[in-house]
Amino acid sequence: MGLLDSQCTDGTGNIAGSKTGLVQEKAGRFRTMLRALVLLAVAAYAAAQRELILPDPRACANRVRHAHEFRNGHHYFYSWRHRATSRHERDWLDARNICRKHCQDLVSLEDPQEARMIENAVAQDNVRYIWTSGRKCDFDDCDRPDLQPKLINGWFWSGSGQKMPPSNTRTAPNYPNWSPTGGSGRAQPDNREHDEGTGEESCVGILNNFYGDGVKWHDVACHHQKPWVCEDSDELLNYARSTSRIRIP
Ligand SMILES: [Ca+2]
Repeated sequence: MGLLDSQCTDGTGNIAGSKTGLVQEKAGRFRTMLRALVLLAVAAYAAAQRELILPDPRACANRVRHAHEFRNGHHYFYSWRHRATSRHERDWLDARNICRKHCQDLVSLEDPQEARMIENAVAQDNVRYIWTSGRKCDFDDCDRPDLQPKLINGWFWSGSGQKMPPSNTRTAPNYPNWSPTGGSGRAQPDNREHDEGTGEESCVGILNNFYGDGVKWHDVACHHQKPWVCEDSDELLNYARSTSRIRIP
């Protein structure tokens, strides 16, 4: 981007100083071409950075698995407990892709027992916050009536595709475990950043007593950086096993 920008500026300045129509016409074409190139570069950069990736079979085979956290046939990965990632924080999509490379996805908390397991780990290890795969359906194809209003009925676990219970109900004690408060004192999810004009709170983080509220779920803008928890993805494991000769446990 920086290189294209500087070429564009230099080239435009030089050619615009010429007197002939032909040169000016060429300059116009040159600028148009450069603009197209810059747009392409921006689009390619965005696509490269912001799309979900497919798993890497070798990374899947070598993924870190903690035996004592094996549950329902799934292994889990806690970024802060692994030396190489212990100090790393990532935005929601980058965290998802790190998990996906290893045939996992961000953790999905489909039942109270699994939610307690992850929340207890956050509390025991004194981690400030983490990402889950929780996501608000607020993109294309999210206009279905059963997903409205989105703040209540639009939540799902992107790691497994399972819909969450309505955010204003409790199907079990502390499940779903949305916080009763947040930065503006309102029960979660509240989409606070949207109201403040700084973005959509489309992703679900677990925050550790951030607002004196205990270990609770909060809707958060997806660009924030946090440690993360991965969970085995049956879909990605099946895909990697079926497309590679590498033995993936
Ligand atoms: Ca919020």
